[in-house]
Amino acid sequence: MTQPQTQPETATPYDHAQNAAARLAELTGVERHDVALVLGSGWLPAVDALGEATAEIATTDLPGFSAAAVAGHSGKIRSVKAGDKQLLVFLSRTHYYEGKGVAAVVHGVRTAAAAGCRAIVLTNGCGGLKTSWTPGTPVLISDHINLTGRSPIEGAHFVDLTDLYSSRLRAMCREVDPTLDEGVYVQFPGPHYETPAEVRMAGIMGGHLVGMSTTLEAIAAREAGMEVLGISLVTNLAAGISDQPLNHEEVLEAGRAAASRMGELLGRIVPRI
Ligand code: 8IG
Repeated sequence: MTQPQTQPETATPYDHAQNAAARLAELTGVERHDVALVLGSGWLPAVDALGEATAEIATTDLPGFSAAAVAGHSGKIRSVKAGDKQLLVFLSRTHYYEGKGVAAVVHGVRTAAAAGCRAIVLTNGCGGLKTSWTPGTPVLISDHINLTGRSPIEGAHFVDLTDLYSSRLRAMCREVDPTLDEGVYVQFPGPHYETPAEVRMAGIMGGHLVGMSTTLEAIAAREAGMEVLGISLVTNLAAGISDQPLNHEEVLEAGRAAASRMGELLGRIVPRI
């Protein structure tokens, strides 16, 4: 047994991530991981297509993680062998709307970076502004608008976000599936869905997708030097785009229905990252 790590008062979020990565290596028996994936609403059923899990742990087994709060997000982390790559798959995320703070939202991303990951695939379920995106349509995130008004970075560290969502990885995805569309993801704080007026605003601002995650994680990943691929699963048309009210169960159902396509997509993309 190793002794629990104690931290001095001055421990930073990066120190906590180092501790979590060290414990992750012990529990999974994998010294370094290569690519991280975060599975959002609707993506969980795709996990088995990634490859064989060599270990599965609860996020709460690692320092700095708290229990998952949302139906459809189970608090597990899998280590998956996929060809010559070792994947670190988060089956849940901490959302900004949980009120645990921005550092808690990006702790998984920083842990993945500390575990050796050079690239991260951030997936989510979201609302779409284009009526051609029927529920179950995957869309590559080309850029984002962060309406949380927050940053995961503290202090005078001016991180360049010009190519935040790697154009190289997006091009690679379109080689795998030329039908993949792209869009600008707008993160609202949530947990309520947008009003129709807010969805119109998002469109006027240049957005095409609305959701409650991903942007803070992407910023933290870029800060850590990781290459970022973002893929949204449009599970519903955004409020006011269709005349149907939004319903979390329907969101989960759209994910289940799209699961085999998302599994195939991730299974073909990830080995090429
Ligand atoms: I799934 O329409 C899902 N998540 N903000 N709006 C926001 N988040 C979402 C939506 C949506 N659908």
